[in-house]
This record gives sequence, structure tokens and C-alpha cells, in this order.
Amino acid sequence: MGKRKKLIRIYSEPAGGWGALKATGEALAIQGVAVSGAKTLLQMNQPQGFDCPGCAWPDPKHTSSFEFCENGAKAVAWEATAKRCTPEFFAAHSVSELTAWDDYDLEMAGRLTHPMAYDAASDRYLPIEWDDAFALIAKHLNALDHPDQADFYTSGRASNEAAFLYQVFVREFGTNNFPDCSNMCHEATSVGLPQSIGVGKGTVLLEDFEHADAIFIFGQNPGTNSPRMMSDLHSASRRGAKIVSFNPFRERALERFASPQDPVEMATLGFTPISTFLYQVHVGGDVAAIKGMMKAIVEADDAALAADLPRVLDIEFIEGHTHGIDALLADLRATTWDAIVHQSGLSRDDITNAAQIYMNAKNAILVYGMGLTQHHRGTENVQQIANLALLRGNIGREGAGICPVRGHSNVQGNRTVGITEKTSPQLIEGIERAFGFTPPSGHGHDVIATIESMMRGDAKVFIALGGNFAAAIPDWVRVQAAIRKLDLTVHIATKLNRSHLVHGRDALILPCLGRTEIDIQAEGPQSITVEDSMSMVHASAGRNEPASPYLRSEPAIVAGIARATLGEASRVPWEHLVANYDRIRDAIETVFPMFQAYNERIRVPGGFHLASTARERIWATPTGRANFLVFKGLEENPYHDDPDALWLTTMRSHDQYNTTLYSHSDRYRGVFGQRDVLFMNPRELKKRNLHPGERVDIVALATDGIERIVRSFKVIEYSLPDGCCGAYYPEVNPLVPLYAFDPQSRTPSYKSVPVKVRRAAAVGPDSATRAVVIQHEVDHHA
Ligand SMILES: Nc1nc2c(c(=O)[nH]1)N[C@H]1C(S)=C(S)[C@@H](COP(=O)(O)OP(=O)(O)OC[C@H]3O[C@@H](n4cnc5c(=O)[nH]c(N)nc54)[C@H](O)[C@@H]3O)O[C@H]1N2
Ligand SMILES: Nc1nc2c(c(=O)[nH]1)N[C@H]1C(S)=C(S)[C@@H](COP(=O)(O)OP(=O)(O)OC[C@H]3O[C@@H](n4cnc5c(=O)[nH]c(N)nc54)[C@H](O)[C@@H]3O)O[C@H]1N2
Ligand SMILES: [Mo]
Repeated sequence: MGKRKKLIRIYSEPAGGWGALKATGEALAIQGVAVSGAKTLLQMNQPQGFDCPGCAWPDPKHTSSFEFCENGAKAVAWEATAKRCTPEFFAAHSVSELTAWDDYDLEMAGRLTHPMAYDAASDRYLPIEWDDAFALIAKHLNALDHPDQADFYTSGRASNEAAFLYQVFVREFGTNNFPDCSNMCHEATSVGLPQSIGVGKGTVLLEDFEHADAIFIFGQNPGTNSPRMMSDLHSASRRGAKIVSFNPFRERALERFASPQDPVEMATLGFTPISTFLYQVHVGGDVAAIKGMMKAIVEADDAALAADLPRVLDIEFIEGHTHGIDALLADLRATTWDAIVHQSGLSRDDITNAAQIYMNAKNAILVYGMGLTQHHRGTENVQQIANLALLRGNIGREGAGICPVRGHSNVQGNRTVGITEKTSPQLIEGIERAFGFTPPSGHGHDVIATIESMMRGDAKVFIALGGNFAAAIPDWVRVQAAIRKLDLTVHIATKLNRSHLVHGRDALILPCLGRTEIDIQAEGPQSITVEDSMSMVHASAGRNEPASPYLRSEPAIVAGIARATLGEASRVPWEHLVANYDRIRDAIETVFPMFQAYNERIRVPGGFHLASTARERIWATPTGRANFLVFKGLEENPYHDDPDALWLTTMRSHDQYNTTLYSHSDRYRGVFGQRDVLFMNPRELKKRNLHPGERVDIVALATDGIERIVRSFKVIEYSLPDGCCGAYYPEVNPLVPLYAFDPQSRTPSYKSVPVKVRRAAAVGPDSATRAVVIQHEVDHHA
């Protein structure tokens, strides 16, 4: 574990550059994969290689030479690690002991090598045979009063093949309970965009970035979370496209970037400026900023009309393709600049300037991430992006469109192949057509409903295809107590994590192959397929020897569980499908006709694009048109009246992949060796008579009477708008009340938590102590 050197300093270098190369080398060295790791990296995103297990940003045609990406390299190094988490490891450490470990140290134990089952007598995980593990799952599932007492979680790394088999199994078993990571991520996109434009995905392709005159980035941190996007932004900036960012943080990569592939920048320590303007919008102030931009556009259009100049609004598009402009215009005219400025934290000049750049651009792309979706009104936030695009017809033509940047590398594909708690008639008919059974209709549980069912004591079994549910969810101190009351928890995983320790009476850890590894089934080596953020579907095949001979592929594990649970009566030929994944793809094609010629098309380098109606200006909405949807008012959040309140946003450091920590540092924000920090601006510190480096307790301003506190966070002086603060996920998730979610998409409000800070009560500085204290405190008040 070792002692970490803690340091706070201003990071003055550009993002990327030599710092990124150095960090990549260090990541490979930490995981002991220096030589084979480098070889592994060369296969990443190659036509015959594997898809990067990191983010969902596409690769140019998927055929280019090796694209350098620091965080992609880390994702690979963490999977291709030389470290192993063996039965000996579990014999040496009880579950109670491991529970006190830091999340970083848990994953540093290495790749899981054997199926393991929890033994209460010794408080340890002990090895179990695969068939016995499947039988144990079957016993629990078949003993339920109703299939809805089980919940089946998916994290977005699973392949299309694994995710498809999983949903078919769960539906044949009899439930639509599919909580998935998307429920905590881009659900606001999946719910919001269909109402606006008839599809729940983005409308741009990578090529569009070469033709955009302006790119707007709302609440997304590409230098850390989709670093391959930096090469597109880098070239856009160089050819003179304007880039405008809205972010409470001055994220370094949004300011300036040195491309490790640019020999001149590397040799001269030069860089390329990225954002022409970076507006530090108030946490939760985006809707005000976007409405302000739209108001400025309407004012400019009024002026143009009066002066008999060309219109600013794309009237032809609006008349030919949209619905609802009058209501939008009326709302914008009724919204005052004072209110917009107050709520957004930006000046009228700044907003008008951003609007001017947008109006000057023939083609504009609107990019957004979690800074927009993870809010109480996330769905409506997303719809304002659509409104802004529609005003100037910036959709369905080259160089223009909406670009939600997805999270996990295959989260979008998981949805496409049927991981959804909302069952459509098409899905039901498709499954009937392919397998001859009728799946349950109606809606199952999403993440919030799953948690509610656990808290009520209705849920009995929780099965997870990847992920780290118990750490990624809101309010985890409270929810973990409910998870511990389940009859069975099952985790299909590559690495040990918190969720494996927060377990039911019976518990299994089932180790699976990762994307970098060779997958051999009865009929030979297999490849899987994934869909990226721009709806490109392509094949991926690992080349590394599996981390252990006992691993099974995710499709094989799902098939094993399915056969044991459903027996010979199942209508699905599980073993036959798994023997050759081409058959799984044929079945996907039968259920979802948009995958026509699936197996042929993935054999073409680069794969294929899943058609998007909005991109063709076909509007699959109830009105048959693209809809302008009005956001009433400007308030992101209902409780905004406490003068002492701060709005806490929670985000990722540069050295983490969701709950997986690569280190305790966050290079671009100048934080080293620590994560228990709270970013605040100098004025807010002064107001509270706090000095940088002092420790505070953060208290959630909740309305349910439960006290939520995390203790002893170090305050750091940072450039942020007044009234805001920021901290890392998942450490502060206990502050996010379960009830705080967007009522439409039910995405948790991770990016706007009202809190107060107070000088810390004296507790030890290490995070393990702090977690225990929170648990105690919350339990005490619950
Ligand atoms: N290396 C790496 N890559 C990843 C991930 C990872 O953890 N590590 N996670 C993957 C996943 S699942 C996802 S969903 C994506 C996440 O990628 P992002 O969407 O970039 O996620 P975050 O870091 O949570 O937050 C994004 C930005 O929102 C800003 N922000 C916070 N609150 C607000 C607000 O109210 N308004 C605005 N405008 N901005 C705000 C933050 O300052 C931050 O810069 O990345 C994926 N890729
Ligand atoms: N406060 C706050 N909370 C958040 C967020 C936030 O911004 N703020 N973001 C939310 C978002 S956007 C998301 S997507 C969720 C993420 O939630 P999850 O997707 O549940 O979490 P991850 O941390 O990505 O899961 C990591 C684990 O996945 C397993 N794993 C890795 N690779 C594989 C594989 O190939 N197969 C299998 N079976 N398992 C594998 C490993 O065991 C690893 O420990 O968190 C959400 N929670
Ligand atoms: Mo995500």
C-alpha cells in the first residue's frame, strides 16, 4: 500500500504532451506489464485487434494506425495486469478485513482467477466449481415467489453478444428488471432526445468534426474521459473552428492541449489552444446559459427582420421540420436577462458572445456529457441542447448535430441489443420471432427502482454483469445496508471491487475474460462486437492469453446460468449459440432487423453504422416533426434559498475509471496523492473563514430528515463560480440522497447536491476511518 506523497500545485503545462507519455509508461510499470503491455497496446483499435475497453469515443474508421491515448492505455494496463487475485489471496484475507481496504488496493490485488463463493463460517470467499456456482444461482432464482424479486444489473463494458444473451435469459426467466449503468449516466439522453428528435442517440459521425465551424462542449471533460476526442478538437482548433466550453471548472484539456502525435509540439513543448472561450457556468446553470443563448439569437433575428437582413433563425428548416417554435419564442421573450445572469452565473456579454459564435457558424456541433445529464432536470437540460440545434437547422447535415458523449465503451450497444427495463412491442415481437417465447410486458426496475426494492426488503437476488453497483449508486451508505440483507449476490467481474464485499447471505464472484484476451469456444476463437458513441458497430478480438485457465467468457457464463436455471425447458439453444458467436449475432439480427447482414458487415474493416433517422431528417416523434420543448423557468433545483448552501458537483479525476482508481492523483487539476479534497473558490473560503488545506465536514442539505455527512475533506482553493464546490466520485456519493433524481429519466442528481461545509470534527485523515464514521452517523440518525 505504501505511503503516498500528498501535494497540491498549480499544473501549468498543457494537457497531453510529455506528461501523458510519462503517465502511460508509469501505468504499464505499476501493473507489471511493461513489455507485453506495450505489445498489447499496439493491437488496440486495430482491424484484427480488440476495442479499447476505456471510453466510447470512436476511432477514425477503426483502421487507422495506433492512436495514442493515455487513459486508454491505463484501461488496458489495468486489465492486462500481471497481478492475480487468487484463492490464496482470499484465504489470506477475510471479507471483514478487505472491507477496510481502500478501493484502489482492492483492484490492485489483480485479475480474479477462480469462481469464488462466500463462506459465512470463515468469513471468506472460497473456490467453487463453475457448475456448482450455476446450480446455486438456479436454486435461489427458482425459489423466488416471483421473478421480479431478482434484479439483473449491467455495466456498459459487456459486449453486444453477452448483453443480448443476458437480456434473453432474464426475460425468459420472467422479469424486465434491468437496472444498468446507463440509468446513472445518459438516461436523460435516452429519454430526452426521442421526445425532441425521435432518437435517443447522437446524430453526428466523426467526419462531421472536420466540417464544423463551431463546437460547443457542455459539461464534458474530454482530456480525461474521452481523450481520443482531443485529436479531433486539436485539428478542429488548428483549422480555425471555434470551440466554446461551458464548465464550472477550467479543465486543462479544454484550455490547451499538446498532441503526443505532433512531433513539433512535442519537440518544442508547444501546444494548441482548444477553447476559444471557456465559460465558468454555475453548477446547474446550463439551462439558463442555453436559454440565454437562444434569447440572444431571437433578439438578433428580430433585429435582422427589422433591418431587412437575412434571418438568423433557419426559417425554412423550422417551418419544414419542426413543431412548437411559437411556445419556445414566447417563453424566451418572457425570460428576463436578470434571471438568466443570476441563474447561470455568467454575464449577459459572455452569453451573447457565445450566441454570436453560434450564429456565425454555418455548421455547429453541440457536445455534452455528465455535466448536463446528472441533474434534477437532466432530461430537460438535454432538450435545450436540441432546441438550440433546431433553431439554426444544425441537425441532419454535414458538420452539424448533437453529440452526447457516452460513457462505457459499449453502453450504447447494450441498450441497442435490449438491456432496458422498458419493454417495447418490437422487442417482444422480436424475441417471439427468434425464440418462440413471449417475454413479460410492462416495465421492470431501473437503478432507482432496484434500490427501492432492496430498501423495502422485496428484492432477494442481485446479479451483476460487470460494474461496481454498491459504489456507483447514490446514498451508498444507506443502500449497502439493504444489499447485505439479500439472499444472493452474484458478480461477473474481472477485478475485485467494493460490491463483492457488500454481499448477500450467499455470494458469488464469477471471473470472466476481458476484452484483451483470446476467447476460444467449442467451434474455435471468437470475436465480440461493440457500438461506439457514434453508432458504429465493429468487431473486437483479444490476443492475450487469459489471465487464468479457469476464466470463462461473459456469454458462456450467462449461458451457464441460463441453462442451470431454466433447464431443458428453455426455448433458447444456449450451448449452440455460445459455441460460435456468429449464431448469437444471427439471433440479434432476427430480433433487431436493423442489424441486417450483421456477420457480413462486421467483417468489413471499420464495421458499419447503425442508421439514425434524425441524421436523415426523419423525425420519429409523435408529431412527425422535431419538437421544440420548453423548459419552464430557469431553476435547475427546487431548494435554492439557503444563503450558506453550496452546490456540490461530483466528477472524475484524471486517474480513475469510474470506481476504478489508477492512482490518487489528478494531474491536470494539480492534486497529487489524495482524493479526500473539496474544491472551493477563494471568496467562498473567506466567507467561511477557512484556509486552504484545512479540513471540513460536508453535510448534505437533505429534505428527508436523514443526516448525510462525509468527514474531514481538505479544502483546496480553486477557480470556480461562487456558490459551487466540487469533489470526487464515488467518495462523496453518500451525500447524494436517494430521492434526488430527475423525475423523467430517473438519473441521479450527482452533479448538483446542495451542501454546507463546517470545520471538521477531529477524526483521522485516512479515508477508511471517515467511511466508518459516516456509516455510524447515518445509521444513528436513520
Ligand atoms: N478515463 C476515464 N474515461 C471515462 C470514464 C472515467 O471515469 N475515466 N468514465 C466513462 C463514463 S461511464 C462516462 S459517463 C464518461 C464521463 O465523462 P464526463 O461527462 O466528462 O464526466 P465527469 O468527469 O463526471 O464530468 C464532466 C464535466 O462536467 C463538469 N460539470 C460538473 N457539473 C457541471 C454543471 O452543472 N454544468 C456543466 N456545464 N458542467 C459541469 C465537470 O467539471 C467535468 O468537467 O466518461 C467515460 N470515460
Ligand atoms: N457521484 C457520482 N456517481 C456516479 C457518477 C458521477 O459522475 N458522480 N457517474 C455514474 C456513471 S456515468 C456511471 S456509468 C456509473 C458506473 O458504474 P459501474 O459501471 O457499475 O462501475 P465501474 O466502476 O465502471 O465498474 C468497475 C468494475 O467493472 C468490472 N469490470 C471491468 N471490466 C470488466 C469486463 O470486461 N467484464 C466484466 N464483467 N466486468 C468488468 C471490474 O470488476 C471493475 O471493478 O457510476 C455512476 N455514479
Ligand atoms: Mo457513465
